[in-house]
Amino acid sequence: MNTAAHERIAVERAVPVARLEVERLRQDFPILRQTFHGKPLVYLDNAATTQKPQSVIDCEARYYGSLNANVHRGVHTLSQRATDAYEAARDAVRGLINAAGREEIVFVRGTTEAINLVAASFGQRLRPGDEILISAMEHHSNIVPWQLACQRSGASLQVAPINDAGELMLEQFARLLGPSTRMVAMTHLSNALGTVNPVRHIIELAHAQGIPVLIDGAQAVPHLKVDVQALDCDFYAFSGHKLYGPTGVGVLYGKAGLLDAMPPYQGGGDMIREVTFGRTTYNALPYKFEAGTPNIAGVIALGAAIGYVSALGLEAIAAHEHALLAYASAQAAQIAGLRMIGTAADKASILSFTLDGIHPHDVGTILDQHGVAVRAGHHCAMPVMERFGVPATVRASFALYNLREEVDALFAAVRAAQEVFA
Ligand code: C6P
Repeated sequence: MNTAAHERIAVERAVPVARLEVERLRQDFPILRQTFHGKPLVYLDNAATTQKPQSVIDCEARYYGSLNANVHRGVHTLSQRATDAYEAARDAVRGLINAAGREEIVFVRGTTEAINLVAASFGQRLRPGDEILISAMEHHSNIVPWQLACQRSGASLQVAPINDAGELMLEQFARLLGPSTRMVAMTHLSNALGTVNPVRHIIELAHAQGIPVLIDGAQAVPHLKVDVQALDCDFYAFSGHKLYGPTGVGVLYGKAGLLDAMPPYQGGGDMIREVTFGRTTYNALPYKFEAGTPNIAGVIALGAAIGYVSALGLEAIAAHEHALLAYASAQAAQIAGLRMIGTAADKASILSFTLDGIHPHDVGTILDQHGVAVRAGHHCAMPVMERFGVPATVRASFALYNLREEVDALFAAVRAAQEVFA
């Protein structure tokens, strides 16, 4: 590293991270004012979906109240305004993840669709004997689309193992990379374990052999500062609804050269340049991959969500959540019979655990009686459950609006659940 880079990093480290004024920020989230079973809502199911600030709710309502028109299609003023707002959201996404160009940002329904797009389109070049390399901690969304691509092509799925802490076993991963590997597809942050993968290193290893890498960023984008150019990933997928935005909208980032060389995923309006019955030519990027009327309101409201988190700063959000996770982990360690699933050295925002003798679904139900909303289940990561020999876990996941008092409420409810089953 050169001296300038060292100095830049030293300066960045010296800049204090602003503290979130969480009590004040909670006022931005109307849903948090509710009570359930006579108790204030303690919402700790943020990995499933986050709650929305008033600015995002208002943005979507404002769109339908004053801006609603189809995009890229009309010469009338309303359509042009809708198009401008839609394209401004693309610029906001580009800025959020520091993509080199706006044509590299494709709007989709969510992470699931983004990965399916790549598996279906890039997957057309797969041949028998080719390999796709994933990890043992993937969400079903980063397994099943590749299985489908393998079934269609005769390629095979290779799986890099994880250790007892829930960390990727890097040596085994490196050994699985080879001349037959056509794609590495890996989560940035595991939704079932909280593990943060060393994706920069993983990408370097893959690129050394000329292999492209797709990163599933569904859980990472709300909790970490992501820079796709610094990572040098080839594809990056995430969902709006985990980033305080609406459901039904997400993003596929892809390097322009790769996207350009890939065939369309779906056919329809807006993705074409010219259509005859004999032949169709396709629109430029990113529109080639945005067939049909998109979720216009959702995209624009995602832009508002990005504005919200950017104003707070992802570093500040990450620092707050990191402190909450440390506080929660320390409390969990005090509870007899609690087994933590996922103890990686690098973790973020997710605490997954089981309680001896109590099924996670029963724990979830009792927690709900105390107003505490968590997810209990396999978290759409059944191979992770199998790896740890559990049918399911209880998962508490944190967001920018969570408080230490809510962690206390979680563990008070956990103790109450243990008493019920004592
Ligand atoms: N995980 C959870 O409770 P969609 O559903 O397309 O927005 O995101 C899919 C997805 C892909 N990868 C990871 C790592 C994820 O965590 C998710 C969604 C939610 O953990 C719902 S299953």
